[in-house]
Amino acid sequence: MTKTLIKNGTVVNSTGSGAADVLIDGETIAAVLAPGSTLLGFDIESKVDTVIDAKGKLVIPGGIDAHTHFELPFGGTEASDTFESGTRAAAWGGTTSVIDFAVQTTGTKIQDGLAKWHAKAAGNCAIDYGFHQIIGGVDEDSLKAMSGFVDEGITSYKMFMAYPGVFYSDDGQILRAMQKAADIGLLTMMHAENGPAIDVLAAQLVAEGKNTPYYHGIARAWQMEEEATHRAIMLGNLTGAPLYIVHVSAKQAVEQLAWARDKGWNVFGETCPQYLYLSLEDQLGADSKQWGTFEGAKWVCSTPLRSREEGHQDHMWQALRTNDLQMVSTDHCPFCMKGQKDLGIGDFRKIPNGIGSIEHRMDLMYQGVVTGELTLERWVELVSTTPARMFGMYGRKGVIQPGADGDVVIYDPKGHTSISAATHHMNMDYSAWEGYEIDGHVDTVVSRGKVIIDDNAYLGAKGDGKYIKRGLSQYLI
Ligand code: DUC
Ligand code: ZN
Ligand code: ZN
Repeated sequence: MTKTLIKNGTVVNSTGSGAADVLIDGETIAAVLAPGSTLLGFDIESKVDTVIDAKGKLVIPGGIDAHTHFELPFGGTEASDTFESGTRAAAWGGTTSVIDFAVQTTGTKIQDGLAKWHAKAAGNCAIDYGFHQIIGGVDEDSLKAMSGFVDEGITSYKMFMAYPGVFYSDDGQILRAMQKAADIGLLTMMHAENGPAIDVLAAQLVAEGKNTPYYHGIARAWQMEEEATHRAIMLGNLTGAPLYIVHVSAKQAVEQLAWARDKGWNVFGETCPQYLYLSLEDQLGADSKQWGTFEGAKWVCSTPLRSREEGHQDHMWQALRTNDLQMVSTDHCPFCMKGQKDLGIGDFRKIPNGIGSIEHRMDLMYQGVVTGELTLERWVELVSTTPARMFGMYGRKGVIQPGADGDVVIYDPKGHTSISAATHHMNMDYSAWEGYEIDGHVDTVVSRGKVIIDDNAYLGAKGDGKYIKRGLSQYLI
């Protein structure tokens, strides 16, 4: 078994940081030691296969992206990253575990959807992976299938208050699923937007000739997100089901989360880098008289980008500091402009919804440390430790401690990262972050003891990543 010593670095866990050496034996962290220590009198360096000098670098637990959609059939096409390309891009960016969404669409069987997802991922992933289950319509069959989730290592599932006819569940269906979830301990994840009302608004806009990508964000108004978030919270409270709102972008939705959390309810939320950095005004570009060009399709995702003038982005950063939002995922759902996003030329409703950011989440969130929005420990908490706790992997993932998986990133705080479609590893013909020049750099990535990224080279192989059977949430109040 390979033994690796990472020496001279600053180990950062969510609970604190300090100078320490990390010894990885096989796939597992064996010891976290005072710098230069011996072990039972042995000189450690002479006993290991690999020594990595992390002087001046941060040694952090591998990132966990708890919201990805590889190969998702959506909007008449399929998300352009496969499990192979998407997990490799994740590794480049310092993410060592992902949780993807197995899909049941309305009218299909959950077990078939899950089997399909296992078949897509098995033997193809660069890093470890788990699944949430999308339930695209609650009926007797799906309620029965939920009973088997925990044994499958799937302890969270997602429902949609949006996308009628595709993934949508009405309030009665949501109530029934939540009753079942409360019974067996599942975490309910909710896409909280009022889909039926959005569909009416979108049709009205298109009928008025307002059909450019910009109007995607106008149809999906913040009121639609706030209202659905409140409704989900109340249904969760009524049934006793813990609730996690995905891809929160409206400050009013955060206020709903804070209101519920102040009451001591098990209500949580994630945001994504796009809602911290990008805005509806950016999407409109300089062409405001023409309602924006089709270029804006690059940033069509749901929930949508919000107005910077209204202060949503600042509010997201604040909520990450105050723990009104607990973590940051990507909602990685990439589509190329050519042949995919362009399906919506002339009608924004036909643009496949999604942005790809899996490769840049760790770096983009590190900018919060650079600007003073976040401490180093809070950065690690948001991108690794809380995702592990929220989704039942903590101890094994999300922390540098003896017994944890050897998932470690060596991060250079003095390094530099340029983001461009010309250099990224995601299967996308554009970057939502084109031209970003940012501080910090992922130097080395170790995944269960194997060095898979080092010195700007990928050293892993498809199939390195294994399925993670997750436990129940470890974050509940
Ligand atoms: N939002 C997206 O942007 N893409 C996939 C599904 C979703 O809810
Ligand atoms: Zn969603
Ligand atoms: Zn999603």
